[in-house]
Amino acid sequence: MARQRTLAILKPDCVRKGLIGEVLRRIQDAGFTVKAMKMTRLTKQTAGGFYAVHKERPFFDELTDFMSSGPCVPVVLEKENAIEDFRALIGATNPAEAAEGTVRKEFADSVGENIVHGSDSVENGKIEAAYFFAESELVANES
Ligand code: DAT
Ligand code: MG
Repeated sequence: MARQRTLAILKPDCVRKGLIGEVLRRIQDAGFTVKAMKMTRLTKQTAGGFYAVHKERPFFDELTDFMSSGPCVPVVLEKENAIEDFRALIGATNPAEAAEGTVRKEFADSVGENIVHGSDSVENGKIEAAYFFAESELVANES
């Protein structure tokens, strides 16, 4: 299995709850390498751009309000099979349905405020990483 990259976001609830360190610890313990990271604050508009695929969904307004409600921490991660393995680490979208021991099961309050984002495909991971990071910021971290 080839090394892959995924784009994670430690969402505003993760930051508000003081869980940046805890979640990054779990991510690194699971074997992911941090390739790029920053703290930023999305606007309702930039949150909408990131989640454009969901713009017709009934929860879109709530989602973009939440994602722009405070700072978040986008992180580019690398590992073998990163896309699938990261989604396994974080658990199902709805924390009530997430497996025991997953990040969302342990820390998320609701389906809307679920602590962390993970890309759902290699292609989307590239698009999502480019939403937050210039190519130079990723290349600078090559190791
Ligand atoms: P995931 O984040 O697991 O990839 P998704 O792509 O289906 O899930 O949805 C993106 C985000 O939208 C999700 O993390 C939280 C929000 N969301 C999804 N379904 C929702 C719902 N039924 N009610 C409220 N928010 C929802
Ligand atoms: Mg998704």
